[in-house]
Amino acid sequence: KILITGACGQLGSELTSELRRIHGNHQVVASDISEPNERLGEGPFEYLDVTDESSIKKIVDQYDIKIIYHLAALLSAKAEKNIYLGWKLNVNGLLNVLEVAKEKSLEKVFWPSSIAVFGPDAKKINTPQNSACNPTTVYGISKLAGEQWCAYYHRKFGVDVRSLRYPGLIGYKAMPGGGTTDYAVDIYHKAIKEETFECFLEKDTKLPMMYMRDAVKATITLMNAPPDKISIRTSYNISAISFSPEEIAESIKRKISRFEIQYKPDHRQDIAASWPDSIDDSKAREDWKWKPGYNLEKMTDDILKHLPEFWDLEVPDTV
Ligand code: VAH
Repeated sequence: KILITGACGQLGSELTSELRRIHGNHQVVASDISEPNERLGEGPFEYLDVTDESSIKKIVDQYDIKIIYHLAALLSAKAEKNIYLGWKLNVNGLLNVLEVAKEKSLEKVFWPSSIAVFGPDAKKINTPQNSACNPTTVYGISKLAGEQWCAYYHRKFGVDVRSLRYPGLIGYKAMPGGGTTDYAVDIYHKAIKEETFECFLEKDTKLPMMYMRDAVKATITLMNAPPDKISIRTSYNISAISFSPEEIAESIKRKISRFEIQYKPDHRQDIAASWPDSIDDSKAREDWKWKPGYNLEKMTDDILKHLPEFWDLEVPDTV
């Protein structure tokens, strides 16, 4: 069976529904520290605080878990506001999962890293896989440390843990979760509700992004790849799109002509400014044939089409 931690999050909720679609509802145990929302659909749910190793072991034994997708974490903006919890949850939580994977000889573990491991000294355009990583955020520091722990548990104990450095992930099935890139999630909700969108980043701040459907595809493709194809055991760069708030607003205006955006940069501008504009993901393309399916136009079309029905909202007449 499969266990997903952080299943109520933006990625967690979409990965849970896709893995249940593939394997069957009862093969996938969703877990989170928050209450399950009905969008998670049918299937087993457990309350789980990943900072308590014994609780993870209990669920692994109870459901005979063989694979863990460990997604529970504090995202960048939230971790800057609560630096000790950011470290404790993001790193101790991962260590607990790796320790359980080693003790119980689990088949595989997935763990998300992030482009947040890169700092202001990294090449801004097409940041390479082996770039220097000097993150300036707690979130980035925790992800960089986590990558090294994954490589250590693979090298020393043979744990088959695999990881992706996700760019900003944009989906419509969960509300923004405290990420710096989450302006690009919220913007669609405001556009559909025909509210003016206040953007907390400067209009020309380009960031590496990816539609959630591509992120789920990349995750499952990586997890299905034969182990000998995996040449990176810290975490793979992957990329799909790179856009600024101005560019995503333009892609929305082409569909909802009355959509308005205002720019009111806040503390999150400094976080975004420390990250790359775009990422070189050639290793992922070589090793396990990574290829994104959505560009900005296709993502905007798909989200504006599905978001209203998912959240039971009126569709603006211009969509
Ligand atoms: C965040 N969505 O903003 C996450 C992601 C690259 C950004 O790691 O914190």
